[in-house]
Amino acid sequence: MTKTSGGRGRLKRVLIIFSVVVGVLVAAVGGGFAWLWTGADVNTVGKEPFTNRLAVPPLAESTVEKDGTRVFDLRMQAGEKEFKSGRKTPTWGFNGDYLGPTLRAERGEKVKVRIANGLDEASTVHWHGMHLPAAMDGGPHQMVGPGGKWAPRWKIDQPASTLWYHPHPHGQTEQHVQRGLAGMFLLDDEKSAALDLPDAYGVNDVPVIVQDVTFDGAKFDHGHDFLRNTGFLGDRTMVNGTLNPYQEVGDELVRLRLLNASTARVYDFGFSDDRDFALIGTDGGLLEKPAAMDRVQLSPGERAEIVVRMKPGEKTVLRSFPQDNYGGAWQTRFSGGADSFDVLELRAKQSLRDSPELPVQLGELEVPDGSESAKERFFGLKMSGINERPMDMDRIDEVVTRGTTETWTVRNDDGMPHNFHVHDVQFRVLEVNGEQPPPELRGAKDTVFVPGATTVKLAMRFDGPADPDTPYMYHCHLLSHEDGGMMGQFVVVEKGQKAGKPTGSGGAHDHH
Ligand SMILES: [Cu+2]
Repeated sequence: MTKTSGGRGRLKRVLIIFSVVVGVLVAAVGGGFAWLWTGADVNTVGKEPFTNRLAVPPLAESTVEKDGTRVFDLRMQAGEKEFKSGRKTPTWGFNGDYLGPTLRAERGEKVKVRIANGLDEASTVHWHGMHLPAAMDGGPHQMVGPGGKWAPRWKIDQPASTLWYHPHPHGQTEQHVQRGLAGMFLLDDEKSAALDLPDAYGVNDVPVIVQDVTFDGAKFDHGHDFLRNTGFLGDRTMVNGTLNPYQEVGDELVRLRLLNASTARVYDFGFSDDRDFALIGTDGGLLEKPAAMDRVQLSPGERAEIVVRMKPGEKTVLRSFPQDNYGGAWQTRFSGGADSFDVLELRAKQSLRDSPELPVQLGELEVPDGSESAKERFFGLKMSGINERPMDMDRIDEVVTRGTTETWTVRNDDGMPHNFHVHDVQFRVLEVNGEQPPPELRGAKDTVFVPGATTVKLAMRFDGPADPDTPYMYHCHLLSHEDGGMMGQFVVVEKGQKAGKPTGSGGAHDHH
């Protein structure tokens, strides 16, 4: 009896201890979850003292060869920059300590860029949004070794637009871009030059390269936080490498060329007072007509040109607002969708120069409408790979016939945000989930946001030269996803021609 009652007592004690342990665990998990959840959003609204004048990347110098080729020089180099005064951050840059100069060329011009790699690692320089031969594209097959050189050349054959350049070494793109390798490449053409648009570079036509960043003392902290499978999400933003930036405005109308050069973060740009602005251009150039908007969403790699009207003496802040289209509360929270940032303050002078009204008609879209599509392809986006296949440098995934139009359907069932970028072409977004796309997706695009549970349908035309041995890339532009294998390769061939074998795979090849 004593034994039994003693056994019961012990059982009771065990049960009590067990339930206490379970209770503590539940509380810990719940508390931990609540802590993670509430700690997951970042908000810098109202917390940015706009104390630093916005740096404007210099226009790259160039020379013109006898045959008319415009020649630029870009050198990748290591350095350090004082983002915060007195604190030297180790950085990489083109021709300088961080980011690179703005290259500028006209439609019809031949260009050559002499790349020198002054780093102790191999890298590449990719011309994002540029229509050019595959061997000049600067993808992972055009590696430039440490101390190496590469001089791609091509003819500009596309409308005026805001493009950019950045490294594309397979598996290391996130790191190389985060350290500071990125710059703008602006294209001009006769039609756009004839339009009454603000076009004084750095004055009323301002490059706005937005990156999110986290500092650990003087150094960058590029760590991915727990549960952030989107990639790196910084705790503040900078523009053109300037923290807490302001831009003085001396004209009634100011044009901002917005580039999301962040590695994983999606922004929904608008202004602190919710004022309207005119969207005039997307990735691949000017829209047909300006569109009045109060928000424009940009995922990594995307661009938008907007024109904002200012009144004398007033201030407004370019802000990124919370977003609700990430495909679920969890993903919204942990992929940065709940975050807000004060990005750039615009300060109007007491007296402003008059600006002409915006033209009613802007550009002509040169992207196909899908009616002549010769082929349809499907791309399923998953973290583990596109169409269930992780990137393989030696495998050609798709073979495209030169001179044809295709329709590409891209679907994200992955439960986390992705986007989709195609090299060499600009495309038209025909549909988003079966419906007409919003205004910011109605122009020429080379990158499109594809959040969870979303299908986009794209039409593109492949006009470039055939090269069965040198692939172009298509990939998620959330850079850690791309590095992790969310990338595939296509070649453009003549009708009836077969794909060859990729050359220059990996390694540090020099192309002189
Ligand atoms: Cu992705």
